[in-house]
Amino acid sequence: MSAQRGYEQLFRRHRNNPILTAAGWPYPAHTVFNAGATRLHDGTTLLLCRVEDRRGHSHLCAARSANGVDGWIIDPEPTLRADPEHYPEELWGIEDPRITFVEELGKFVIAYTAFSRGGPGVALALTEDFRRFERYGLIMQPDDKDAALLPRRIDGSFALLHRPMTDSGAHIWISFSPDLRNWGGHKLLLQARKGGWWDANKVGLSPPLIETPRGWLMLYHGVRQTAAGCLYRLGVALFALENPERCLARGDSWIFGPEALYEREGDVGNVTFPCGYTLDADGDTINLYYGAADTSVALASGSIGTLLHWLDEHGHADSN
Ligand code: BMA
Repeated sequence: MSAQRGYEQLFRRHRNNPILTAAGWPYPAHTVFNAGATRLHDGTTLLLCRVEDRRGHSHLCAARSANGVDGWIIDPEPTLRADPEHYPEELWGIEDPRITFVEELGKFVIAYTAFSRGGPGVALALTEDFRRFERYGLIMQPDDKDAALLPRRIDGSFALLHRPMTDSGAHIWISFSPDLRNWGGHKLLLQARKGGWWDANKVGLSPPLIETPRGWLMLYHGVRQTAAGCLYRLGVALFALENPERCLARGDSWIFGPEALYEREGDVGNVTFPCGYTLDADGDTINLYYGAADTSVALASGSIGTLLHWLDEHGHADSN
């Protein structure tokens, strides 16, 4: 489907979309979506996909590709399974991983949603190779999700973005920790708007923040409730590098949303839900991996420079 009339197209869909589906899975799977993404040290793109089975429970499975588009080598069995025996908060599965490589630790930190009777909460697992994992368990109690770690400490502390549900709505918060286990210093970062906005009532971080010389670039999802169900679209904002609590700019309009058939139709139609990206060697091209309609994994590419330019033109400081 072509770009909508008159609007700048900030992300371009890959012609192979959707790039990963349950049909190509090496073991029985109902749907494959909402994948975390990273580049391994040898340049391989790794997607940690959310795979849902016919119980309705999810686990995570790694798919590796040299070019990030095709030739995927998928683990022959689940890579990271829920472990309710040791982590009862994973009883109904684990979902929506976001991956951050932390130089200081020499490890990838995966923030994911652990789902159980208590609701969804945020859990962490660390790995060097996506084969062996060190689980930290639940670090944010329910109801909380959409979390990702920053790649380095801010003022001596690790920083995590996440989305707790509060009486005032679903907003994005930032919390700090000396050791990834004890968290505090919670601050409201980006608020859902109210009323007739596309991102009214509910926002959440999409992929991990993207570090640019001008600040942390945030792609977040906004949820619009309609008579026909929810619409999950993407917005953009920028935060100060050494003080990520400070919003430098936020766009009023959404920049990417369901248009193609595979985004419009599926288990949950009208959902575009990125959990990861990789950057090309040019330092500008963003390869955004997103779940389409809670059914498949799709890819769209954009440019950091173009997004910053768009924010210069359309963004304004957001004081919450
Ligand atoms: C959100 C998350 C995502 C899902 C989306 C649309 O709340 O649970 O996993 O893709 O809803 O169903």
